Amino acid sequence: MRDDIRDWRHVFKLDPDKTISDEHLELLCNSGTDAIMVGGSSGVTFDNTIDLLSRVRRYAVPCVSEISNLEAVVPGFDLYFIPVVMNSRQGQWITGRHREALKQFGKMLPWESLVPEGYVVLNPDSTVAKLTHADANLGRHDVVACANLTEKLFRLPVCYLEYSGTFGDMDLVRQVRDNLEETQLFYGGGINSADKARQALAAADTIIVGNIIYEDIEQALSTLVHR
Ligand code: 1GP
Repeated sequence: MRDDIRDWRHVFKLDPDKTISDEHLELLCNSGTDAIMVGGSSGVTFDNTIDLLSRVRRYAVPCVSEISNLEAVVPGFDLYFIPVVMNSRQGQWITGRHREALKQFGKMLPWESLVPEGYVVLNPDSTVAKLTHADANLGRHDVVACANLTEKLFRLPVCYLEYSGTFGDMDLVRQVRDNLEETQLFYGGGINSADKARQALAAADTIIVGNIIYEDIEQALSTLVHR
């Protein structure tokens, strides 16, 4: 399964702290998206995560977890994405919480199912930027340097440019991707139409669609432009 992510172009990200109807969930899971990612910045618990996982499991689509807190580690996902926030000012978001997880879960961890992501948080007003104390007002050279940290120094398989809540600078996203050799570039933030999905797909390897799912399901489904 870890190798499959190379082929992913489109992912829907579901927030366990938000409500989604069975009907909308079915539309998303049968949409042709490459995966459903479950995760969020606040209010994510064991109970609401396992509830969403079991609902998504009615469908054939891969279902992966993006872990943001230790209480929400639930067994049974296909993969576990582990954010390492490259532009956090606090060590807990880079290695601190990760060390705690290794201490708590130790030998139980399914190493082959873990996918570390070098997160670069770029919308200073987003919940994730505030939560992780990210230095989100970065210039172009700093963003490229964060991507280089991810690929060249830490050798992580995924770099995630996270503009959560706002549509980012696609020229910069493209520049980052062109600079990467092995590491796969995820882009997320403000994709709420087919046009923006096209722009983001032209700039990144994989696009992540979040908020619009809860605002306008038809618009969310319209982001599947790559097929
Ligand atoms: C959030 O990158 C994802 O983690 C998607 O962003 O919610 O703005 O679509 P949006």
